[in-house]
Amino acid sequence: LFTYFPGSPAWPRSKKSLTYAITQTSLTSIDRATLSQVFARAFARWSAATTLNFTETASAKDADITIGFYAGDHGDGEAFDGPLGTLAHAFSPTNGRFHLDAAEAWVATGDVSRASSDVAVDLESVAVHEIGHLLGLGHSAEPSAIMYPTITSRTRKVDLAEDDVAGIQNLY
Ligand code: TQI
Ligand code: CA
Ligand code: ZN
Ligand code: ZN
Repeated sequence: LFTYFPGSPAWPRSKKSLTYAITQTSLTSIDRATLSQVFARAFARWSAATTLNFTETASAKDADITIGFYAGDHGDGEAFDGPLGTLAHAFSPTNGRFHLDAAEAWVATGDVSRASSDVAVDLESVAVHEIGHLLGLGHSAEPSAIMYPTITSRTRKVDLAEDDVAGIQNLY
């Protein structure tokens, strides 16, 4: 079953349009256009299940959600740890920060099962999970759920399960 963060923080119910900016990409070799597409697809999974919609904006200061790639200690007390281990983290509403470990062998093309590296991680799968956190979902005990706290390398999991949909629809 789905869970929420303590106190069930959420974005204001009156705010149906959230903006996001991809702000820090100097540490990834994935090009900007590809990143835009991958994050747009990940946000679309959640907008399809809710009345929320998400738009990319170029300006970090106008964005509700900021997305960036960082390595090691990057100033928020949650240092990244090199390949695997922690892949990414996102804060609860309405913080909006979503950080990805620049040291991961990110695959943005969707064919992660055929990646040459055995530590390859599917970017869209992690993005869908972290967006769940950004919107207020905690971890789920349901293994099919996007919010279930296990992901293995070379695995793609991007479709919301009934449990994720129930969790987000109950919150918004
Ligand atoms: N990052 C953890 C995660 O997103 C960070 C974290 C731990 C966390 N506990 C939390 C974030 C509680 C919010 C609330 O779960 S991770 C997975 C999963 C990670 C883990 O890099 O370990 C995914 C990133 F769920 F599969 F384990 C993406 Cl999909
Ligand atoms: Ca890591
Ligand atoms: Zn961080
Ligand atoms: Zn998580």
